[in-house]
Amino acid sequence: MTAFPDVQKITYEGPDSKNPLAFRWYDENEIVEGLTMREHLRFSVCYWHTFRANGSDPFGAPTMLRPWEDGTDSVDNARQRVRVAFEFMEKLGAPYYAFHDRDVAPEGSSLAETNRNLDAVVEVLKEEQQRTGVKLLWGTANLFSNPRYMHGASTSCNADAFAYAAAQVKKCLEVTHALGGENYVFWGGREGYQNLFNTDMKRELDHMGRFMHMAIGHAEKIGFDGHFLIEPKPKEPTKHQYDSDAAACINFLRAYELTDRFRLNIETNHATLAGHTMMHELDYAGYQGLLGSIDANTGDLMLGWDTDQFPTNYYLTTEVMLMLLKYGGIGPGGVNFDAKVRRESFEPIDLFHAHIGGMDAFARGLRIAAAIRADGELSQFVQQRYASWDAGIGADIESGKADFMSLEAYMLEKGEIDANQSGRQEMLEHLVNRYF
Ligand code: XUL
Ligand code: CO
Repeated sequence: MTAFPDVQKITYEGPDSKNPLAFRWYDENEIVEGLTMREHLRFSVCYWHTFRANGSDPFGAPTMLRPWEDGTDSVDNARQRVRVAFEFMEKLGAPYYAFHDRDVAPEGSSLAETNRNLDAVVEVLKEEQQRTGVKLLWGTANLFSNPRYMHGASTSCNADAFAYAAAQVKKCLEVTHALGGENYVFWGGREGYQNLFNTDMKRELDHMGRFMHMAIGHAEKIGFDGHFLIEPKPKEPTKHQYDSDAAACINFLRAYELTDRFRLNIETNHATLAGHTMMHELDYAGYQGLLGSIDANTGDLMLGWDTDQFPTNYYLTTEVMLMLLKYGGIGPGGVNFDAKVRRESFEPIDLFHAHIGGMDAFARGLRIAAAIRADGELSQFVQQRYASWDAGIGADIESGKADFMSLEAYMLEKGEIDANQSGRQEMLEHLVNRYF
């Protein structure tokens, strides 16, 4: 049985190709800065949007009636769906995928039954991983859909919700490990607040810190040594998510002494909602050595919610790739397409168009970023801009030799600072355009 009979393996045909089911820029074996594009980009297909989204929205019923779905939420249907997912990923040539526990298998009427359902589907995931060579980038637990998590999971006012979430993450971590998952993600779900009048913020965050330490403890017990990743997002579903942006997440990790095992999974549309650029979030996490992985998508700047669209803008992907190359690559994380086709793009073939466009946009961004770096004009400008720190008083400050006393003496003697130089923003923006 094939779910995509009209689609062959997607191949690289080069920039002049007019075939929509081919790559123009993503040549997986081409070497860029010493690695293949496949190794640089580590593309991942997300299970939830690509195989579970059905196009429904608050105003209307599903539009995506997939021919491989039997209309039930049964384990059999879930196992069949896994075969379809792997046919898709194999034809696309994506080396990784990512899932939530509840995307791949249905919740049962008890925790024990839910765990059995998950095991039954994981059996097929394992088989299909072996058959195709597609690997698991990360797993995560859905701690937000079920009404039991209405007040949050690890930050719930209800201690039982914390306990249930712990049991769920324990199982999901074990399954992720059994499937060779390279990372494990925590996106905050409902960890946040709607109103501070009913919220004990300190208590909630202390609980979240304790939860993360329990996760580390269990990882050690079962031998999972991949990274844990926290995914910043400022709002939606709560009014304020505790993991609101990279800075808030890093402060949380530092406050609860979690930086040894944790990194960040930065998502483009979440950065936008936080009032930052993706480049800012990547630079901020990267310079602190805490950049772990990315969720690749884009928002709509006219809308204030999480639209999770596929990224196609070369300027965006170039900025992202400049940051990933600057910080030594994204592995063992990857570029996970946390993106969904629009409600109106309801045919299965649209899943291919969306991913091919996203992969090609990143491949083009990688090529442009590498060219910018090879020419070195931009980095030379930045280096020159900070030259006053390379010797003299700047070097004394950086090395810790100077203090307020010595700096006062220095300025009293010198009288005025050396003349400032132009930041040349417009020249540099124009320079970057040369590479497109
Ligand atoms: C929600 C979101 C999630 C996480 C995984 O906005 O991005 O899909 O990536 O829970
Ligand atoms: Co995400």
